[in-house]
Amino acid sequence: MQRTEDGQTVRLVDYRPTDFVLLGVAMTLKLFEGRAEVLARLSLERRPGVSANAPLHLDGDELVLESLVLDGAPLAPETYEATPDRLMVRGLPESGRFELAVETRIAPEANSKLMGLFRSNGIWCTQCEAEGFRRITYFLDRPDVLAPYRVRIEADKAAAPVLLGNGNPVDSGELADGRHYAVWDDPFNKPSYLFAVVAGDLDLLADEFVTMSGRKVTLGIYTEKGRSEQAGYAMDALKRSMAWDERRFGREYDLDVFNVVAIADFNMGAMENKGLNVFNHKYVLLDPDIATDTDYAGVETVIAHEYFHNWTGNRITCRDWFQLCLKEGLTVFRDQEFSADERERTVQRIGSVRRLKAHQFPEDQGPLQHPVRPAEYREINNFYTATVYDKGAELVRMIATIVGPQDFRKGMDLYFERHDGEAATIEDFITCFEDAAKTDLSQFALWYAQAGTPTLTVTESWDAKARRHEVTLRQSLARGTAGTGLEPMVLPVRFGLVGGNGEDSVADGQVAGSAKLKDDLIVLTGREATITFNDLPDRPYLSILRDFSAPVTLDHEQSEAARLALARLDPNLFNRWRALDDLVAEAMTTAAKRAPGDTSPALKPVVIEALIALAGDDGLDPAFRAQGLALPGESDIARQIAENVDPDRVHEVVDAARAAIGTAGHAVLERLRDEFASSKEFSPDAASAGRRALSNAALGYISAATRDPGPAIAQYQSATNMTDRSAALAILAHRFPGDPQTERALDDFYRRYEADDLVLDKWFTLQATAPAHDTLETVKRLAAHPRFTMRNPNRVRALVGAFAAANQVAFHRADGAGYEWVAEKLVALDGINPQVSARTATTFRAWRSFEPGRRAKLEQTLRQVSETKGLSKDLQDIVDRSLK
Ligand code: 0A1
Ligand code: ZN
Repeated sequence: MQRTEDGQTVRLVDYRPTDFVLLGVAMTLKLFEGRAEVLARLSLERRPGVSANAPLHLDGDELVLESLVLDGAPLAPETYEATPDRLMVRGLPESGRFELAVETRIAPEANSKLMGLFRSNGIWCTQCEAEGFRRITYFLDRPDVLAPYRVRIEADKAAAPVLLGNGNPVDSGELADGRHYAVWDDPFNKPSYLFAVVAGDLDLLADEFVTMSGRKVTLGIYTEKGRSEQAGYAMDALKRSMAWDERRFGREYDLDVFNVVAIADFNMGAMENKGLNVFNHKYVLLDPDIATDTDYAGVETVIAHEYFHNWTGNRITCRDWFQLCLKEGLTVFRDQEFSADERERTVQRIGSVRRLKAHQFPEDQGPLQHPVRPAEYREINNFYTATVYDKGAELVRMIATIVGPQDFRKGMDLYFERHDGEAATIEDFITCFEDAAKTDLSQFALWYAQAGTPTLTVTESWDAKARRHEVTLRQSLARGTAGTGLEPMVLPVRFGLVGGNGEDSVADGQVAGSAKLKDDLIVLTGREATITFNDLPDRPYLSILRDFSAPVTLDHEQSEAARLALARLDPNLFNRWRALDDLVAEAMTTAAKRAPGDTSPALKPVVIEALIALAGDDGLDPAFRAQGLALPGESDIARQIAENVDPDRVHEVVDAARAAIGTAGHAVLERLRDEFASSKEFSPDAASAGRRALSNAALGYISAATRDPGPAIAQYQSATNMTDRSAALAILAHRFPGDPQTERALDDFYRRYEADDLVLDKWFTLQATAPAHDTLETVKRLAAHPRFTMRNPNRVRALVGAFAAANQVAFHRADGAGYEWVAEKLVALDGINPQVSARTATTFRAWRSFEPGRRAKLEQTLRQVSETKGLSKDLQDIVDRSLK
């Protein structure tokens, strides 16, 4: 067992294999109204070398044992001990295979945690990652226990005409009393977290895919009744994902069927169960009237992500949960690459970096900090984090950068070849790239163990006489709450020396210090290195950390003139964007630090001109130009201020900057708004979405500058798709809160879409995120709305989650009333769904960075929550670590 004495903390160093080997699982699930009966027949064998009297320990969670049979004979009560969360069996055969038949009874209707077997709008559905299978039957519920499964599902035929399981369907038929059954066989060894069963009255969108070796795969997307037409784009994304994985990684699908089920109640985005992915229906159902371009992109990403898990996660899984990033970081990297190939690479990269900075950086710089591969946990559910996923993906990206594309592919091939069918570790993964590229990556492995965002400090010195440019790179890492090491890491730094003509100078550099230089890549391995470039025609503009080649905080003192030049000239588009983004973010950070009442503008006219010039440059992709117009968020600015943050002040600065840009850029923005406004025909492709994004960004600035809701009202009324309609409504709700026209538009939106839960979520969120102090009163009112429920995670996230995470002004109200309200909701929610309450609670983690008044109130609220009796392990863990 991996649990330590106190039963609390699980540690990586304590890993050891199970005493018993699982050889196969045969299950029968009988579903009834109000209960389910589960019979699991486990074929087991004592592992060679294990003591003959070692008992078998199985995990459980809220289970009721009905019967226990060993090789056909009921076990005497004195040979086992059963509690709701544990089953221990003594006296098992010393050698050879035996069968343990375990019968349990569970209550899916009462399962509001949405882990194990639960019901969502009448549909029976399972979620087993990470430790949900133990809520269905007693089991060796850990990822290194792999076996083939054969599962029989029985249910009332009218209630559940569709019965789905993992693998291939092998049998089905009628039973007495209007019941029926189906048998599913999954020949691939899998861990229990990939188990799934679905039963219900579902609609089907069917299709097929022919794999590269010519095998036909039947594809199905199952939805609630009447919604399968909204699954067309998801199906298209699925087929593109399957084709891409063949092209890019040589990975073919392996079963005869691939099914996706979309349900309304789900804790996360989706789940990669073998052959039977289960999705939050937010990531499946779309049509132009209900979904925005962002929703389309989200569906494409999540469909791809879950599909790619079939190889990175399922065929090769994780030895233990500490290795979670082995499947998640790698699969995020793969889905990012897919989107880059399918859409526009730079725009996608900007999106990923924004996300990393918005979610992972604050996590890595606060009390919830942990390494990409944590060394210990109390509750694994709390480690499905931006660090494991997004920083994990950055680590894979850095390996690819360091070894180069050919050796990266070779390393991936080796990984699939060596570890197919296994539960692997990060060491296994890294070794494949060491072998493929014949290189030593042991220092690189520190990235998995050392928490925190390293700072990369860059200084330059130009010698005009010698026409020589020196670039010095230094890295440093501060000790954070995780208390991990501070050794220098391997930093791949892409760069260019940009000339006044907008071309990179080709210059050989000499390296002094611990770094390697090859072409446009510096790999810094020590704390410091200096590269000297000789014989340059002129002083170059240094374009450093291109494409954000390492997840670091960049500290590069560069003149405003140089940055403005790079924003115009850099052949690396990502860095063109970043040059401006950095200028804007730094200016806003500086302004927000100034004394309250100091209203001098944050952005200089030259910076605004550069922004507008980029947005107005018809030679560039509209999606890229829209990214250029997207200002850093208020929480990004708050993170950069780092201490004594006053969210009201931050909001003022961002608001004023928006208006200033709108005023100065009026002519260009008006042109963009008209020129790129939607045509009647809606197409969800990336180019069309980019045009809509540009037009809507322009409308936002125009509205901010003119303080006239008219244009947004007009767009709201005439919109032919949800992207334009919700963009207009967001402008109204956020810039003109309380205006009667805004109120009318919000009411209209509600009436138009009240039947659709996904659009209703948008209605809740738009109101919850209005940056005004009295939004708190609005969210209190909305929490009492008949359509609000704590039982649907999407709805909770739409109201409580959005308010706490995306409303700096109202959540952080100086009187602390926002904190109190969220805390009260957290505790109530915790009794229903601990995973969702724990995640929502992470919005308190930055408490130390606020000005003293708010800091004290945040801390006090956290302490109150922490001291509440009977909290779930999930929520207790988050609040305790936040207070660390
Ligand atoms: N493996 C899934 C994420 C996931 C994790 C836990 C869950 O339990 C509620 C559900 C899904 C993924 O990466 O998509
Ligand atoms: Zn995943």
